[in-house]
Amino acid sequence: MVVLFVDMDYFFAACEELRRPELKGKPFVVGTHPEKDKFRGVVQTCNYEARKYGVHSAMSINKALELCKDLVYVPDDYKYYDEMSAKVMKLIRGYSFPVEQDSVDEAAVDLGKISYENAKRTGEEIKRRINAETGLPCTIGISYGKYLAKMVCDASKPNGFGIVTEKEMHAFLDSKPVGKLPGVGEKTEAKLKSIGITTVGELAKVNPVALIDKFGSAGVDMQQLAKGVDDGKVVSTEETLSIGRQSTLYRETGDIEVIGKKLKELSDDVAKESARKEFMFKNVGVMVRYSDFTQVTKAANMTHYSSSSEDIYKMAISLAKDLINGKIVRKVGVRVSALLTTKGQKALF
Ligand code: TTP
Ligand code: MG
Ligand code: MG
Repeated sequence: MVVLFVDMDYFFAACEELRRPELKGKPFVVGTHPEKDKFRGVVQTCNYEARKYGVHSAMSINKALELCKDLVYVPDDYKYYDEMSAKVMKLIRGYSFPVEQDSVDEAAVDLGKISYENAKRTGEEIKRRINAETGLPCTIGISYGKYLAKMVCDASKPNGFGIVTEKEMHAFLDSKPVGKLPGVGEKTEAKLKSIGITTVGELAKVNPVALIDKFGSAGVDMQQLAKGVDDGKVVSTEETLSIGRQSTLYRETGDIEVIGKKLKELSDDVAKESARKEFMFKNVGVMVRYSDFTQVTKAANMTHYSSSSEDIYKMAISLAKDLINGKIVRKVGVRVSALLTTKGQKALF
């Protein structure tokens, strides 16, 4: 299997640069809109000029200004970024490989059993087309598994293209800090450090018993990846016989209020889409993707067929509460199935 991973470069900031070319070359951040957000002034992202000063995502705007006094502040506009994201995803899906959208600006594509040479050709074309047709820069990583392809992509940023094959993987991985492994956040990184592990190579070699003690079975998975064993499947995020919407949270969170808001939006969208397609539905499902990329779904039947957004939301929030249960979430989805057409004998397709 060959997997191609795309991640847009400095995505929100690149979108802003596209419509405001005067920003080019100046250090700037895209920040939370102060009127909209009580947690005022957080950096969502910044261009690479600002990164040179040490500015990064999730930093307070004040801190960013301390680091770079000429920093320009641009308020966010999610609606616009979602539109640009949809353009990119549509282009990628146009190749009819299975596509898993992992966040607003990234996707994994299962190229199947093809040679690295052909994968390179396809990847270069996708990169060129994203750039030409959306005006946005991106980076592509190619490898033999989803997580490794993501790592190759990260390591090739910005405006890059990287391929790491089975043979090259150890050289690629061994000296990397463990924090570069997908799913290894600051907490895990600190825990690993406490048992003397800072690099991926060290993680690959340590006695697994020590990892199981600290992390349970997740420790085994982490070590497998460190050894270059990646069985992460690309789970195609297209659905049939159901109507669904998924959306990435702009910040990972465990806050049910924030997640609930997103579920409300998604429920509204799903209700609109089923009205447009003239369906009623009886089954409501939710999908939750945790910060470590694992994904769970839960669905339940209502007592009646419905077409109401409120019904979807009520069911979705109750299902989501069970799944979230204090965990940190990256992405959520809402889906209705058990569809009943409200228009004669219309077929489902
Ligand atoms: P990333 O892909 O993590 O970052 P990026 O695209 O800005 O930069 P690069 O990939 O070149 O390193 O995130 C995608 C978008 O998600 C980002 O442009 C803004 C948003 N985001 C937040 O709002 N808060 C955050 O803490 C992060 C990391 C991203
Ligand atoms: Mg990005
Ligand atoms: Mg990203």
